[in-house]
Amino acid sequence: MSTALDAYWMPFTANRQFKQSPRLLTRAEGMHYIDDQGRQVLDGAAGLWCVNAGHNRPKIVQAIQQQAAELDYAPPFQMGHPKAFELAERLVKLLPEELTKVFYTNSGSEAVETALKMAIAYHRARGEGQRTRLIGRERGYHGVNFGGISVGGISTNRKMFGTMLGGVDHIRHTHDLARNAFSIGLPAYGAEFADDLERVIALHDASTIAAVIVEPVAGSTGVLIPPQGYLQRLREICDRHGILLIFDEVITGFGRTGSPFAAQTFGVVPDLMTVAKGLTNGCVPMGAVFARQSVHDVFMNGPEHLIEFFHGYTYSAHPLACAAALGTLDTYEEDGLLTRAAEMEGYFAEQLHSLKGEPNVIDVRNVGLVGGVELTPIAGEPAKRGFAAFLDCWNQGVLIRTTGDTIALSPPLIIARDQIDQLIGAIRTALRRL
Ligand code: PXG
Ligand code: PLP
Repeated sequence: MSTALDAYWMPFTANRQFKQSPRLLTRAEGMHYIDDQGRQVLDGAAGLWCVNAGHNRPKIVQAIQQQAAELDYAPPFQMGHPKAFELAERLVKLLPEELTKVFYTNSGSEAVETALKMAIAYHRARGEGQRTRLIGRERGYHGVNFGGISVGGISTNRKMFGTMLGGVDHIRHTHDLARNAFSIGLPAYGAEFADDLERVIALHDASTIAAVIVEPVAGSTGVLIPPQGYLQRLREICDRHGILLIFDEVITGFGRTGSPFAAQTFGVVPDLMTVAKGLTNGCVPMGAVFARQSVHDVFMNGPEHLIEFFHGYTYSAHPLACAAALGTLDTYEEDGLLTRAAEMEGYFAEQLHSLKGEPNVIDVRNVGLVGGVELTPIAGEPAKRGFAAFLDCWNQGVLIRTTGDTIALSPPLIIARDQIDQLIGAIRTALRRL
C-alpha cells in the first residue's frame, strides 16, 4: 500500500490512530466489504446506516451509469428534469398519506437545515413571525451544520463551536437504564418524558416556538428506542400548542424499523420529515424533506412569478442522485426490503439479547434491524472500551459501529440468519477478551 495518507483530514476519525494502522475498504458486494488486504468483512453497519439494500446492487449501479451518460447535471432553480418529479411521486406513495411534498437536499445535515428554515418561514407566512424558537432534545443528532448542532444534543458535537443558533432549547432525553435496561423492543416506561415539552413551553410560551425536532429512534447517540406512547404524547402536545413536529428519519427512514418510515412503525405522523442515507442506498449523496400539504400550501401565495421559498442547493435533485434513488426504490420493492426488518426483528432481537450477561454489558436495545449494546465505560476513559470492541470485531472480519461505549448495529436489510449469528458471535468473542 504505497498511497500516502497524510493529506486527507478525515471526518469524525481518530486521524493519528488511523494513519498508524489504516483500515481501507476497496470493494463491496451484498453483505460484505473487501479490504485492501483482500479480507472479506461482514457489514454490520450498512456502511454508516445507509446501505439498506446491501452493496453494489445491479439496478442501482446501472441507473447511475446510464444517467451519467445521459444527463450529467441540470440546474434545479427555475428548471427541472423528469426523474426529479418521478422520484417525488414515487416517494409520496411510500409515505404516510398526510406527507405529500418533497424538497431535495444532498445530505441529512442539509435536510435538517431545510426543515428548520421551512418551519420558521411557515409560521411567518401564516402571520406568526414571532414563532422562531426551535426545540431539540438532549442526545439528539441532527447532522453537523449550525442549525443541526444547535438543536442537537450531543455535547462533543457542540462544545467547540461557540454559541451556535440563538433561541434554541432542549427537552430531556429518554434514556432510563434504571427502569428500562434490557427491554425487548419499545421500553415500557417513559411516555411521561414527553411532558418535559410542557415545561419548555411554559418557560418560553408556545407563541414563540416554531418546531420540535426529534429522531423517532435516536441513532448516533447510541440507539435510544422511544418508550411506548412517548411519540404519541409529543404529537398531542405539539398539536395543542400549534407547534410543528419534525421527525428526523435520516437513519430510521427506508425500512430500518420494519416499515418504510418510523412514522408508520410507531403510528405518529410528523408535519415535516427529514431523510437521507437509505434514500439512495448510500450510493450518491442525497437527502430530502417531506412536508404536509398544509405546510407547503402556506407558501403558495403572492404573485405567481415570484419564488415562494428562498432556499435550495446547487445539487438539489441532482440527476445522478435521482437515478440512484429510483434504482434504490426498485430494489427495495423487488426484494420487499422496506418491511423485511419486521420479519427479521424477532430473530435479530433474540440473538442480540443473548449478549446479556457477557462481560461489561449493561443494556441491550432493539427495534427492527437496529441494535444497541451498551458497555460499562472504563473508569476515567470513556469510549475506550467501545473503540476496543470495534477494533477487535474489525480484526475478526466484522464491521460494527461504536459510539462512545455503545455498539450500534444496523446491518443491511438483506442480512441472513447465519450472518446475524456471525455478527453477534464476533461481538461476544470481542467482549470476552477485552
Ligand atoms: N440526522 C440524523 C438523525 C442522522 O443520523 C444526520 C441527520 C446527518 O446526515 P448527514 O448525511 O449530513 O451525515 C444523521 C447522520 C453514527 C453516525 O455513527 C450517524 C450519522 C452520521 C455520522 C455518523 O451514528 N447520521
Ligand atoms: N458558496 C458560494 C460562493 C456559492 O456560490 C455557492 C452556490 O452558488 C455556495 C457556497 C453554496 O453551494 P451549494 O449550493 O452547493 O450548497
